[in-house]
Amino acid sequence: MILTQKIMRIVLLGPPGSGKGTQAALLRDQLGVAHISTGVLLREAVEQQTELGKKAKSYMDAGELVPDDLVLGLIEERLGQPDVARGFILDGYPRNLSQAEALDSVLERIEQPVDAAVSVTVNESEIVDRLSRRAIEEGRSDDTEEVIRNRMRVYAEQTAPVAGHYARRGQLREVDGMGSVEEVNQRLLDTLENPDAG
Ligand code: B4P
Repeated sequence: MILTQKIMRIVLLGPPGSGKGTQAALLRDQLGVAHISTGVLLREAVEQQTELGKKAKSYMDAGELVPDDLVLGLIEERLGQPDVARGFILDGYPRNLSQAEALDSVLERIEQPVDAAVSVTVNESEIVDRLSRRAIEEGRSDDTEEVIRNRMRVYAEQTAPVAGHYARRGQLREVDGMGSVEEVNQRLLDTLENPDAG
């Protein structure tokens, strides 16, 4: 299959609840690349009560972005690990323009530039439904209705402009995130395999 023969370095963009984390885990297995989620890395740090985790927790519980310098340290360390040479999917990073610029510098230094950024789009009522469902199933502390609304506001103000960063280089693809997990996954695979078709 073409996809597994090519090194894939992908940035997955999308609002909270768009299915980024879900799809990134599938693509990791399908493409054989590393799945790097800053949300997962931060939640691990909180659970392990590291210094970084203690600092990050209050931001995460409020649905705010964790300060850039803290997240950059995490991502630099992760991108320094050997499995990254096979390619990677970045899930939840970059989340603002300054993170996008910091990422460019790190990737230039390690000579692993991004191949494509894929933005997964979902409407607002579906986001609230999905995250409210997850609140019941998983009990994540940032899945309350008030915090979900704030995460969506933060996304619109700070993260949505990141798509433009990749669009300006002709690297942005859009994928409809509505429908079943399998349907969205197939759209993503189609887009990655044939980027000019979408
Ligand atoms: P994240 O962990 O990235 O949380 P998220 O945006 O809600 O996305 P997630 O990947 O978990 O959910 P998904 O859409 O896959 O970040 C959490 C917090 O960490 C942020 O608010 C911030 O504080 C901090 N943070 C993370 N990265 C940061 C950074 N770079 N800088 C600063 N701060 C940072 O899925 C949502 C739900 O939908 C799941 O329950 C899933 O099962 C369901 N779902 C998925 N696809 C579906 C489908 N097709 N149909 C129905 N349900 C579906």
